[in-house]
Amino acid sequence: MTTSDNPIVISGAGLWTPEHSISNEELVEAYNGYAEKYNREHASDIESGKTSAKPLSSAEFITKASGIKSRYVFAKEGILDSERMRPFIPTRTNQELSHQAEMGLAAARKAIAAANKQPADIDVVIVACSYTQRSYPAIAIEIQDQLGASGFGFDMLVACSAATFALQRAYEMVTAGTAKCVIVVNPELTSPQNNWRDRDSHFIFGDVATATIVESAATCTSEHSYEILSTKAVTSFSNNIRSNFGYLAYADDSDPFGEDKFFIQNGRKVFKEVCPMAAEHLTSQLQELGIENAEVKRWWLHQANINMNVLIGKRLLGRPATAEEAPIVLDKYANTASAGSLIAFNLHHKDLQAGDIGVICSFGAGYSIGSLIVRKR
Ligand code: CO8
Repeated sequence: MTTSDNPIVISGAGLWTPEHSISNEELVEAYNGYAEKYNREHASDIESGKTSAKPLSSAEFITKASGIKSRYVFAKEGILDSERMRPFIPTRTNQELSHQAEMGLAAARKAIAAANKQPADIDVVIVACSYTQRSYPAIAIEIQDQLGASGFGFDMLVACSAATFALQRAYEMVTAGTAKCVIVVNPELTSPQNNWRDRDSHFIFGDVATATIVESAATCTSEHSYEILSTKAVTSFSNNIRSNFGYLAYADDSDPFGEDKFFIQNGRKVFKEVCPMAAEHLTSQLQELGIENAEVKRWWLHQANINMNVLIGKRLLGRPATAEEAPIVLDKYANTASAGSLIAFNLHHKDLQAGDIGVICSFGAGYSIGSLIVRKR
C-alpha cells in the first residue's frame, strides 16, 4: 500500500533498555557450570548411551556465529544460577502493574515525548510482541489505562514481525480515519521463553521495549518525523522457528515447560531461506516506488544475526553495507524479537536529512517479513 496526498508519519520513537546486562563470558561460565554438573551427575547413563552429554558452549563461537556480545535482561537473578538457569520474575498481584506493561509504558512515555504529544492525544494502543504474559485483559488495555488514553487497545503476536506488522495496522487506521494517533508498543520479554540450558540457543535473546507513534502529518509537531511511503508484509509457513508453548498443554497432559515448549529453530535453514526472501522483498518494494536500493540512506534491519545482516546488505547493495547505512545493535542487545529494527531506528535516525529515504524491516518466525519505507520530513 502506498500513499502521498494524505501523508501519514512516524512522529516519535521510544526505547527502554533494562538495567541488567549479561556478557557472553558470564553466560558461558554459567551454562558450562550447569553442563559439567549435568554430565557428572549422569555419567553412567552417558557412558551407556542412554542419554547424551551436554556439549560445552564458548563465548568465541557465540560472537563469531551471531555477532552477539551481550544481552539486556529484565531480571538477571536466576539466569546465571546453574541450579536454576531461568530468570526469577516474581508474580505481581492483579492490582499491581504487570511486568510487560511496566516495560512498555517506559518506552511509550519516551515515544510520546519525542512526538511532542500528550498521552490524551493517543486513541489507539497496540501492544505487538512475541509473547504476552497473560491472555487477558490485553496488556495494551492496561497501558491505555495507565496513560489515560481514550479509544481502544489490543495485543497482537507475530513473533519477529509483530512490531512492523503493527506499524502497518497503525498506518492503515490513520489512513482510513478510524484513528488519529496510534502508539505501537513492543515489550519484548523474551528471557522466560529462552532455553538457557540449550547450548545452541542460550545466547540468542534479550529483553527490551520500544514504542512508536503514528499519526497524520496534519497533526504532527515533532522535530523528527518520517513519512511512511509504503508498507509491505508477507508470510510463508515454516516450522524452522517454532514454540509450542500454549494453553493446550493443560488439556493434552504435556509438561507446559517441557523442552519442546521453548523457542526452537533450525538456525542454518532459517539463515539460508530468510536472507534471499528479505532482500527480494525489499528490492521489489523499493522498485514499486521507483527507488533504487543505492538511494536508501538507512536500513534499520531486523537484528537476529550479524552474518544475516551482512549477507542481506550485500544482496541489496552489491557490496557490504557500512555501519552507518545499516546500523547493528545486536552486539549489545542480542536478538530482541520484533523490537530489533526499532532499537536501530531509535538509536540511529536523528542524523538523517529532509528527503532521506530509510527502510524499517523485520524477518523471522512464521516465516514473516514486514517492512516500511519512510522519508525524513
Ligand atoms: N558454543 C559452541 N559451539 C556451538 C554452540 C555454542 N553455543 N552452538 C552451536 N555450536 C556448534 C554446533 O554444535 C556445530 O557443531 P558441529 O559443526 O560440530 O555440528 C557448530 O557449532 C555450528 O553450529 P550451527 O550450524 O548451529 O551454527 P551456525 O553457524 O549456523 O550459527 C546460529 C548458529 C547463530 C543460530 C545461526 O544459524 C543463526 O543465527 N541463524 C539465523 C537464525 C535466526 O535468525 N533466527 C530467527 C530467530 S528469532 C525469531 O524468529 C523470533 C522468535 C520469537 C522470539 C523468541 C523468544 C525466546
